[in-house]
Amino acid sequence: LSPQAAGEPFSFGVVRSDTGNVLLDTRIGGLTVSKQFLSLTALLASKNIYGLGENTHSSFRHDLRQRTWPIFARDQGPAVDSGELNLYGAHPYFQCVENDGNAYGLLLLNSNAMDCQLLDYPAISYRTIGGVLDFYMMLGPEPESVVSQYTALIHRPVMPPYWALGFQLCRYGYGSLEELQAAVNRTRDAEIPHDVQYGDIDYMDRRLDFTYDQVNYEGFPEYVLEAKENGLRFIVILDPAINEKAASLGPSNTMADKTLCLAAIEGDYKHYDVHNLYGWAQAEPTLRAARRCTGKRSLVISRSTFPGSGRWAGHWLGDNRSIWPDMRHSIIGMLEFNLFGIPYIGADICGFFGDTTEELCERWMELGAFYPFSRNHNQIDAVDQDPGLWDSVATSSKKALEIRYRLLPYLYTLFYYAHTSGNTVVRPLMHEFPHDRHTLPIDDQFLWGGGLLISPVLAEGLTARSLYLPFDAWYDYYTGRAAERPGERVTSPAPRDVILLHIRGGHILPTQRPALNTQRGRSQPMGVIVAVGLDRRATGDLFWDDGEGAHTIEAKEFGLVRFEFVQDVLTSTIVQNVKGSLGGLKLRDFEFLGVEQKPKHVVLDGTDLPEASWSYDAENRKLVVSAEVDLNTAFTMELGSIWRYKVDMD
Ligand SMILES: *[C@@H]1O[C@H](CO)[C@@H](O)[C@H](O)[C@H]1NC(C)=O
Ligand SMILES: CC(=O)N[C@H]1CO[C@H](CO)[C@@H](O)[C@@H]1O
Repeated sequence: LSPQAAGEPFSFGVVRSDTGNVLLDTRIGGLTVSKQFLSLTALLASKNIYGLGENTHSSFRHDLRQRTWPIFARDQGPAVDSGELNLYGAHPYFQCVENDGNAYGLLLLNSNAMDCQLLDYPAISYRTIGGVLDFYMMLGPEPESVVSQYTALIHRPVMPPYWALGFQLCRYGYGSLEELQAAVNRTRDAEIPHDVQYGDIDYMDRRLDFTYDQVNYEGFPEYVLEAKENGLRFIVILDPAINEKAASLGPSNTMADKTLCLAAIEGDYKHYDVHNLYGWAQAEPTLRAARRCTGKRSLVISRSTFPGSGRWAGHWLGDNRSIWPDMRHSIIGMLEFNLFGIPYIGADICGFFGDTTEELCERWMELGAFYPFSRNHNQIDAVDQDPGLWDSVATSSKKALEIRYRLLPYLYTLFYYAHTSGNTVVRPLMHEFPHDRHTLPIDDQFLWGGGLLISPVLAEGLTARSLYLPFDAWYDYYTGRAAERPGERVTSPAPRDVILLHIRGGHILPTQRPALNTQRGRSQPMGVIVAVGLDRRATGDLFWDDGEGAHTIEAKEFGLVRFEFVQDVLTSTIVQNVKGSLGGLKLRDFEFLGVEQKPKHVVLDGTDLPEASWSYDAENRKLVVSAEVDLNTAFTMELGSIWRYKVDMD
């Protein structure tokens, strides 16, 4: 690699053989390899660059105007207006979407502190202060395959327990068990779904791990057990921090800030080389310990992450502020962490630092209902912000979270595919429509998988927003009505209590009637939303297991059902039903979107259903059927002639 040894500038490149696109070209110069300074600059295939972290980016697609992004894990809150700061984790990884819609990813596997400079050529320039230049390239060519290949390399993401997909409530500084209970009660009294309550570090005795404050939190263990009976779970936050005194005990005093001195020796390593791996190294033993003491799948969320952390942990985006831009930027962070193989991701709903406002909290609860990790969290000196505090926020939160809970079987199935195939859960539009250039910069809308588009209102005072619907069939979630001008940007009304949602044609989403928590919800009747595609077809899957076993997927103790709709027939296929995983559940709610005309009959497994069990909404072309089918038996539902003209479907 040494340029001096070769006697001429050394360079290399990568060319995609079928298209001839140059993906990487280091002839631009700047290769340096020495013990504490390595640099490399490479031209890239296009200006569509996503990823690198952890930083707060003001756009998902990078702004290439000579931006330098530092990568060095640090307890630093995200704030886009403070410039290019290094935050909690280290992800020297990006994805580039070529001008023809193909995509590739590039990882520099190096744990030292570094800078990545993006240049308008387009090019990237790396400067790291140690390690080696160890690159891995993922060639896609679909953007979604790049993530799948990347997670095959760094490990597939962990499967979260079912309850971890429920709504979670936290604040630092309840101050007493009574105040914590008051927040839980407000949430319950407003009938807002709620699965997890937290104790933050003020539950502890003098902030010591594994203790609790026996004065202010007297009766805490008993309360946790009692709440559990009603299906509410608890997470206690641990802070395995290094106190300032220990941090200053290095061989010299190198400006150590909430960390060890970089010259400190840890076993065989210098802190200098392994600093960025601290959070990553804590995640596996923490999950192992949690599994050992609960005997269940359990959940770890870590603020500091590195490539591969997703194998054990989820992440939250850190200590943001209760302001509109921070809500807006949380979507970018969430999309980035899906590229990084950490799909269990969310930001602190209603904002961490500072006082929220009623409107901000209402809109943020609506958006947060669609974070994979949906948690309202608050700082010690800020006003209360649990959703039951204001009538408006309570009503909108209940509405949005009930939609989330209705769609949890779909979300859980997406996590199954993330865990087994490395797919994203929250997905940028450009992953589904890489050939539609309008989708490349979009970061104020996002998808759940390929089938649900979420378009939140992100600014104060607005009751409508502009959104882009790529060319395809899209149905309004609330009415079932097909969007009239797909392929165009449209403005839709979005009153304070509404988050805009569209279901994409071609998809079948499994559903379940919502309840106040997932423990109660998991036995509720299930259903499907069949969103008919432009080709009159739709497909979708349901993954189901006990929701909390540590190894159900590896042990194949789960059920998998495939739904398919072709022309006018819906069928289900039981792909797998081991140990009766699907037993006891009933499918009752069938919703068909994009049904051209009222069917003459609806036939379930050869039997005509009475007309009272179904209804057709001609204005919105929506058909709703109530019937009862055991989830663990295959069925056929035929809708007699819903099309005005026939097409040959072969
Ligand atoms: C919360 O509700 C429970 C049960 O209804 C009640 O016993 C308790 O006193 C309430 N606590 C507070 C602080 O409101
Ligand atoms: C503006 C800003 O810094 N927003 C941040 C707050 O929300 C998450 C962190 O919780 C970040 O991703 C955002 O960028």
